[in-house]
Amino acid sequence: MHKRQLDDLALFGGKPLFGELRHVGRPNIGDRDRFMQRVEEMFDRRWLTNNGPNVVEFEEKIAALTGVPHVIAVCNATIGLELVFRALGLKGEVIVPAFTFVATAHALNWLGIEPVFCDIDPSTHTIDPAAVEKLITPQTTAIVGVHTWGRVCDTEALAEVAGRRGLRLVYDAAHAFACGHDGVMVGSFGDAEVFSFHATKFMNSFEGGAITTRDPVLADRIRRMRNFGFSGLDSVASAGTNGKMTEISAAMGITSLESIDTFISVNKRNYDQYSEAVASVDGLKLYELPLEGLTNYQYVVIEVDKARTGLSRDEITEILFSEGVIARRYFFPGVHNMEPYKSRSAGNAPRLPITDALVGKVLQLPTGTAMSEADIAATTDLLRYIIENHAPIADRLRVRHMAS
Ligand code: T4K
Repeated sequence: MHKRQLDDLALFGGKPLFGELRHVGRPNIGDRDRFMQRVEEMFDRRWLTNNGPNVVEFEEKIAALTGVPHVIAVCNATIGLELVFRALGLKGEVIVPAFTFVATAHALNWLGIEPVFCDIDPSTHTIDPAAVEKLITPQTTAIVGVHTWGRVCDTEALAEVAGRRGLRLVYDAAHAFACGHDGVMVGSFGDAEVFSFHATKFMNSFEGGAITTRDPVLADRIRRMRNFGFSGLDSVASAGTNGKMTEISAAMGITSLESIDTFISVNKRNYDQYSEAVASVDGLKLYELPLEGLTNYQYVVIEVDKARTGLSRDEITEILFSEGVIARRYFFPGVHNMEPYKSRSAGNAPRLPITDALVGKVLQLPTGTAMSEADIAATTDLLRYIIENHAPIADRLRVRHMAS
């Protein structure tokens, strides 16, 4: 349904574009019959969790796909990050981007480690190695990079800084399963990497994650810590937690893996369609993924240049919401502006000009197998209509906001 006049917009009384909401992060679901069969087999075995056969198979399949020898499946990526940080013995300060999901910093904070927020590169949205260097103090024990939107961090520069300054290097690879750079798959960079298989990720296990490392000693320690520190039936060798993945999650993970090529090709088709449509809308810029890299295309990210669109990112978001397009503002307002970090740094806020500018203009649009080509065409037509008619829309929004 095309919008032809302002009154067609749902915000001003028209019928919403979508009756059923279109979300960022609508789960991709693989072969349901195969999943149900795995669940039946699981019940027959009466083995529901604690390193069962599905978890072992899932780990083996991730190892084969990433080329990393040690894979430890976990209940979610947040616990995965905590396990890695604890197993590496991190303490003091750890440098981390503020442009990330809050879990990256919370995993440090939960262990009593101070996240020190670093700025990013404006074109890649990943941590800026030059900015990292300036934040290193005698208390720094590690750097945590985030492969934001599946874009591999500048791993060479980060490895160089970490090596020279004697720091550990960990990657939050929550967005970057099946991504790679220069022929190397994500999973093998740094001391360890952590994937997320949360329902909203392009490849899911309901909740879940996986830690990958090339270090056998670290892998053993993490495996033990995932299971309360148990090293045998009644022997506990270290502190630990419960980070285990359940069998039903692993069944979903394996089933998702079997459809991974379809998920990626649908995401790529969506990305290309958005890319072509957005290119002709003044003031919108699609975040470009590297052509030479291997990626999963799971996020469609645009930047809004208000000087050209005439409407702010938040005004555009408000209109999209009313039309049933639940676009997201990840990672607004930046982790440094969330609690407990904001209050802690009161009066001494970190200087993060690139992050601060980006959180005000970035927007993620719905993609994945739940979005049809017609849905994307309708969404981009709507964006074009909004921006072409920004002046009268802005007037109406002003009146509306004054009245409320
Ligand atoms: N590091 C990074 C860089 C991350 O992005 C994340 C998670 C993590 C670490 C931690 O990973 P995990 O511990 O979660 O494994 C969502 C996800 O919950 C979160 O996993 C993800 N990043 C983040 C970027 O997005 P929310 O709170 O914004 O959205 P949520 O989960 O409510 O769902 C988003 C939309 O998806 C909703 O509008 C509805 C839709 N949805 C969601 C679920 C769960 C569905 O349609 N079906 C569903 O089953 O965090």
